[in-house]
Formats: sequence, C-alpha cells, structure tokens
Amino acid sequence: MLLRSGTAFGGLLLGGCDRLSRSPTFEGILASADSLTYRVQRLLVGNALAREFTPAELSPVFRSNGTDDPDTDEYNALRENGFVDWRLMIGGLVARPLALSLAQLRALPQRTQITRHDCVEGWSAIGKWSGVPLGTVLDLAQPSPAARFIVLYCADELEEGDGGYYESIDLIDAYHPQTLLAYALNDKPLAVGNGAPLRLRVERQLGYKHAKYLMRVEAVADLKVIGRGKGGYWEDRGYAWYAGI
Ligand SMILES: Nc1nc2c(c(=O)[nH]1)N[C@H]1C(S)=C(S)[C@@H](COP(=O)(O)O)O[C@H]1N2
Ligand SMILES: [Mo]
Repeated sequence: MLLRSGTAFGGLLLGGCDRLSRSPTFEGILASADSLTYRVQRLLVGNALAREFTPAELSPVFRSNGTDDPDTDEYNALRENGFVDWRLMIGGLVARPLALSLAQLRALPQRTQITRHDCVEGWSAIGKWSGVPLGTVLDLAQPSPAARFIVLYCADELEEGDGGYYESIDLIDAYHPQTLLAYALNDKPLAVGNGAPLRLRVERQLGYKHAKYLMRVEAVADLKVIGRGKGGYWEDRGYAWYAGI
C-alpha cells in the first residue's frame, strides 16, 4: 500500500513542495533512497502528532544506547560543576545568536510528553520527556529566510577523531510541537546515560535522530558542507537521513 501510494502521490507532493525543495541538499535527499519514506510519511502523516502514552505505560527502565558518557575533559568539567557553566550555543543563519544556560532554558515555556522511542537496533522504551520546544528557542534566535535545516552538535565522539556525533532535521520537524530540547526524563534531570544536560526529542523519527549531549545548534542552508555531508553521524555511515516512523 505504501509503495503504491508513494508511486501514485509522490509526484503530486513534489509538485506542491515548499521552499525546502529549492535547497540543493534537499533535492539530493529527494533523489536518494530516503525519498519514498520522506514523501510517503509526509503525505500520510502530515504534521500530525506522534502517539502519546499514559503514565501507566512508562517503561520501568529507559536504557542508554550509543554513547553513555562522553567522558571528554570538557564534558567532565561541565558535569562536575552540575552543568552551571554549560551553554547551548545557537548560531549559523540566525539574526540573534544566543548562548543559553540550563536555567534560562528551564525558564522558557515547557512541554511534557510521554512517547515511545524506537531504536533501529530493535528495542523501544516509553519515557516522559520535559523540555522547551525547539521552535520556541528558534523564535528567539530568528532563523534567516535562507535557513533550511537545523544541525545539532553533541559533546561526544563514538570513536576518537570521528568529529563528534551530530544530527540534522528540516524546519518542519524543528517547529513540530513535540520536537523538544529535553532536560528531564521521567521527572528527573536528564541522566548522563540519556544525554545530560540536554538532548533532542524528535518524536516522529527513529532513535539515532535524537541527539544527546547537545552543545550547539546551527541553522544552515545546506548539509553538504557539514561532517561527511549526509546530515548526521550515522547518516555519514550509511543510515537514512529521514528516519520517519
Ligand atoms: N550524542 C549522541 N546522541 C545519540 C547517540 C549517541 O551515541 N551520541 N545515540 C543515538 C541512538 S542510536 C539512540 S537509540 C538514542 C539512545 O538514547 P538513550 O541513550 O537515551 O536510550 O540516542 C541517540 N542519540
Ligand atoms: Mo538507536
């Protein structure tokens, strides 16, 4: 069914595409193997909310996956100090670059949601996330009309010298109401294993898009010049950029 509707309506959707379609990277993505997933999901799901769950459905343990501790000198120093010196840097194609402390992020309007995290490795967990919608922070920074993607840079490397974990999403997901810069899991400050002090929640995509240990957020016009050019740490190593579920 998905394959048929992808073939039948893919052209329609492309025809009606928004300003995203003018970006060279975006055209590259539409021409790639991601294309069908991206177009079919957007067609069938639109900007709908991901399913939310009840407190009774919470997983007893929300495991840690990938990096469970960045363990760099810089991160260890921030961690030892309870992250009071940590700042989220927001820059790139924005009118007002920002450096926000955890206290400043906590003072912004908060959203809490209970959602299911699905990892490609074959496990899921339901957790209660609290944080500030990414869109709220972007509104403060004012992305310029040239911005097409939001890139999120993390504190950790999975292998020494790999340039660090990073991820990117388009502006539709960036402004989606459930897309959070999350600082709490199950009513407790984010543990180091789950991305302290701040991680992304982008609920309509798979686990690897949910960047942990956030240090910097950048609005960009093109993903080709970042990392190895595919829009994320795992994308650079062969995963799909659009990991819609
Ligand atoms: N910075 C960073 N973010 C990351 C990863 C990572 O290794 N480093 N792993 C990703 C993967 S594959 C998954 S499934 C989730 C795991 O989140 P958790 O540790 O809270 O379970 O984080 C994602 N974000
Ligand atoms: Mo994952």
